[in-house]
Amino acid sequence: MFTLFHKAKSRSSSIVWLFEELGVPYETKEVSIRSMDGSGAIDPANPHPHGKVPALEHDGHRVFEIAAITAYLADLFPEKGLAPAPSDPLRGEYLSWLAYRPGVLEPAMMMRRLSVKHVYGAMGWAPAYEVEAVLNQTLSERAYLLGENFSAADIATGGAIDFLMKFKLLTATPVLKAYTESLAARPAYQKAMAV
Ligand SMILES: N[C@@H](CCC(=O)N[C@@H](CS)C(=O)NCC(=O)O)C(=O)O
Repeated sequence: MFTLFHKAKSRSSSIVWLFEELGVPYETKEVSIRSMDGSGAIDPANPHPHGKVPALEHDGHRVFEIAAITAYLADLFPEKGLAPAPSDPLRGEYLSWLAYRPGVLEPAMMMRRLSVKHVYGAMGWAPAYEVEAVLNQTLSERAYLLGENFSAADIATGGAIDFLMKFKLLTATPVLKAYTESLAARPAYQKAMAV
């Protein structure tokens, strides 16, 4: 059984969306988290080492971090076609876009919001304007991050593009708007946003 530790309208919504795309049974446990305004507290029931969401429990084992949970679940159900198999030539690009969300996209956008100067060579990610250029270039050439087929990378990194644009951390260009609109039109996305 899968138990997702969740908070409505947070990063854990990406994993609800993934479960809905996979169409497999899961349960959600709503937990409290610390908020930006200082309210809220870590829920002792949450197995995440920092009390964050999402966290997943599967048969007594925990998985945390969106990229890891996404890779884990998509690989468990290869028949659903959301992750290229290890032997597939697209596997490398798929894993790269999964890692891009926490490793490049989110830090770059948060640093810009916090007015932290980017120092080439010192940061493990590119500056926000460069990340925006890469995303716009990539998604002007293809419908999804991997090409013409939707994959779990569009849930992890595409989902982040969607929420970063909503919070005005990422510039809403026509290319990124068209991409996130195509994600939002998916029934699984709509179901997830209501949970
Ligand atoms: N790097 C984590 C980020 C998770 C995260 O920061 N989630 C937020 C909710 S959107 C949270 O739990 N915040 C509470 C806190 O920072 O303590 C991931 O990708 O899973």
